[in-house]
Amino acid sequence: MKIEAVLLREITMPLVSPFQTSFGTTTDRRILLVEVVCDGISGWGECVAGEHPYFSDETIDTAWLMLRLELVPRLVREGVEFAGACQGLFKRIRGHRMAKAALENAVWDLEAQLKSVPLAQLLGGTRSTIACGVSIGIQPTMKQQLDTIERELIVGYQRVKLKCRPGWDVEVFREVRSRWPKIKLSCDGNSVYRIRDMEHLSAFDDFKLMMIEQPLWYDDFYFHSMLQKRLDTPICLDESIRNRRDALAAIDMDSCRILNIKVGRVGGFSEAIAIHNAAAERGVPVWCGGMLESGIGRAHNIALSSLPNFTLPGDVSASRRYWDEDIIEPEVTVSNVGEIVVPTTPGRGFQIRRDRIEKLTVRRETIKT
Ligand code: OSB
Ligand code: MG
Repeated sequence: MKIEAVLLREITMPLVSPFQTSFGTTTDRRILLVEVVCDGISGWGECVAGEHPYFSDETIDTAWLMLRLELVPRLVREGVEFAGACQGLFKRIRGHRMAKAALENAVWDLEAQLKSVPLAQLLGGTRSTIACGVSIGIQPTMKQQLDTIERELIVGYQRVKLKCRPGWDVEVFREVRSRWPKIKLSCDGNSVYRIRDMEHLSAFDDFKLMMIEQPLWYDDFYFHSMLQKRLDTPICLDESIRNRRDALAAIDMDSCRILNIKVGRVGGFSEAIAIHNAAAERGVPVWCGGMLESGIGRAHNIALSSLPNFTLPGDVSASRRYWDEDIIEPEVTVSNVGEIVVPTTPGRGFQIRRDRIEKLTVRRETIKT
């Protein structure tokens, strides 16, 4: 594949409602889109880095710089035979996984179109539908929290994940469980707890959660392993898992019993597939996480979720939960049994709405060969 040009764009999209986690509230998303052009065909990628380095150390601005100064020049200079070769090309550059993923995934998106195969199939996907859960942000009041959950259950989502923090955890789980004793329920601390909270966290066992996601430090395995010894509830790691080696270490140390795979967090589809395979070989289930993506990232998450070991409902949900109007056509929809159909048409299976992207663009840059 001879990449002729790479276009970087920043678009701004307001969320339908603010999303609050233990690390902050997001009202508008600033999203970096990457377009790679070859033989008149465009592959698209989305960078999931946030505006601030609160979830990971990358931001949209560091990703933009890394793409412009290091990653894109390397790709247009060297070229790649296939998308899976991007990882080798980017190896010298340490970190910056979300920037790498945006570019690598655009090349996968391009390759699927050039070969006229569905992206899901190119990645090794086998499922025709994927199971969907929702991630629900911290709400201003208990009533709003319960109303939001009720609304999503009526829509049909298979699992509810609640963002939590000290003062907004067991009290919420108690209310939710008394109203819905049987639903698949989980929580996500986004690294807000400390090892001194061990007693408090072991009380979470009373609520039969499917898992507790990333309770402790964003870069930790050791203390999660100590904590897992004291919990019946499985720990699921998100922030801590950067690559396949991290996944192996975490599984081996019993730091977690479930993995959240986010393609941006791990540096692209190649590494995501490697983690998926390593977990499958060790009998550890995985699910696909979300980063409040636009339709492009969402389409990519759907393709990834079609791999066989994505056995638990993911955080990949309908476009309308996030956006009044998405940048793809059709928008992502979820059935009344909480499933998304994996496209079987060539490429990502959702058309790009260029007119809409154009209107939302606040910054652009083109890098040519
Ligand atoms: O920890 O999974 C997370 C959103 C932004 C940053 C981190 C996380 C999340 C979510 C939302 O939970 C998942 C989604 O619906 O996109
Ligand atoms: Mg998480």
